Amino acid sequence: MTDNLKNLGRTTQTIHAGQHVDAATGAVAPPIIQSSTFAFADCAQGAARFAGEADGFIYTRMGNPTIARLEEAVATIEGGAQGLATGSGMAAFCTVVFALLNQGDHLVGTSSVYGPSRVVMERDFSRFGVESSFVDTSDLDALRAAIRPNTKIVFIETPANPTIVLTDLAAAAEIAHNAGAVLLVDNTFASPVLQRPIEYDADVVMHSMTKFINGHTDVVAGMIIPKDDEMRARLKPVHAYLGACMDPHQAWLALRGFKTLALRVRAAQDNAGIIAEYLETHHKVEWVRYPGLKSHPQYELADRQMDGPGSLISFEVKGGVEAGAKLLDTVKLMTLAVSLGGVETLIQHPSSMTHAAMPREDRIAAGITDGLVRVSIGCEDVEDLIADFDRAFAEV
Ligand code: LCS
Repeated sequence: MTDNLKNLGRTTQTIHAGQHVDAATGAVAPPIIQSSTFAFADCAQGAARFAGEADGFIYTRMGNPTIARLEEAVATIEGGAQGLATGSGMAAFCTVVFALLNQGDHLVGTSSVYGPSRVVMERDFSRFGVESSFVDTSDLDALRAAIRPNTKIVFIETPANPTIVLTDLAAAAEIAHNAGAVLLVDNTFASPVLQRPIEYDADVVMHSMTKFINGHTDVVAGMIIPKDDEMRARLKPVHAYLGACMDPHQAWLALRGFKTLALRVRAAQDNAGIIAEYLETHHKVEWVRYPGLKSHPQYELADRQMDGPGSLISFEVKGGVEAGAKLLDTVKLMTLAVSLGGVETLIQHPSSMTHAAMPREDRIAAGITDGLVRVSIGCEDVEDLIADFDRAFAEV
C-alpha cells in the first residue's frame, strides 16, 4: 500500500497509485520492462534473491517491475497487500483455489457467479477431490446452512454475474471466519472505486481486470489482492510456480487503463442510472434489476456497502427469449458481445452465452432466467444509448 495516497480521493488514487517517475530516465509514464529474466551482480546476490533475503527481480513469472507497479496500484485502492497479477480473471480464481484448498476441502460460493468460475470447480477441481456447492448467498441463512466441517473458502460475487444480486460482505465474512474459512470476494462487477471488500473483513479479493480496471476492451487480465502479507505469503509460492502470470506489456496497458478507472466508473454509472429508470418504465420490459433502483430487493444493502450502484443492469423483455433476441439483433450503437466494464456499451444473453456451460436447472435455480438480458452501460452520451434502445424496442 502506498501510504501517502491512503487518505486521498479515489480519482487521485487511481491517477497516482503505482506511478513513480522512472529513476533511470525521468520518464513520467512507466517503462515497459519487457524482459523475461534479470541479471545478478554476482552469485551471492542471485542466491540471496532466491532465498528471499534480498530485494530485486529474478524471472518475470516470479515478478517484474512493470507488473509490480500494477500490483501496487490495485492494492492501494483495494486497501490490501501488494497484489498478484495474473494472465486472466480465471487464472486469478484458479490460483487462489489451488493455493488455499487441499484434497477433501470444500468451497461454497454464490450460485450466480461468472459461469466458468462455477464450472471449473464442479468439473475440474472435483477431479482432485475438492468439493464445491453453490447457494444464494444473499440469503445468509442459506449460506450458514451450506457451511460444512471441511469448508475452507466462502466465495462471494457481489454484485453477481449476471443476476446483479448482492451479498452482505460483513455478514459473509463473519460466517466464513466462524467456520474457520477464508472469504474470497470477486469484486469485478463493482470495481474498487465502488466497493472495497477488505474494509468488510474479506481475506482475498480478485478481479477480472479485463473489465473495469483495464476498461478499454483490449486486454484480458486478472488480479489477486490479499488482505495482508501473511495471506500474500500463502498465495505467492503457488502464483510464482503455477504459471498464471501476466506479461509486462499487458500490465502496462492495464496500468494505463487504471488511471481513468474512477472517471470511467462514475461516467458509466451516471448513464446506467438514467437507463435503468428508462427500462423500468418501458412498457415492453418485464422487469429490471439494478441496485440503484428502489425496486432492487437489496437497495439498502447496496447503499450501505457500495459507493454507488455501478453500471451493470439485467432485465427481461416482455415476450421472453424471442423478444430479447430481437432486441439484441436490432441494437446498433450497443455491441452484441460478452465482457463488460469497457467504455463502450456491451449487451449479451447469458443463458446462451456467458453462462451457457452451466446446466439449465442450475441456471434457473441461480436466477438466470432464459430471457435475462445483461447490459454493461458504457461512457457514451446517454441520449444516444436511449435512442438506440428506442429504435430497437420499436422492432420488438
Ligand atoms: N469474474 C467475473 C465476475 C467475470 O465477469 C469474469 C469474466 C471473470 C471472473 C473471468 O475473467 P477473465 O478470465 O475473462 O478475465 N466475465 C465475462 C463476462 O461476463 N463476459 O465475458 C467474460
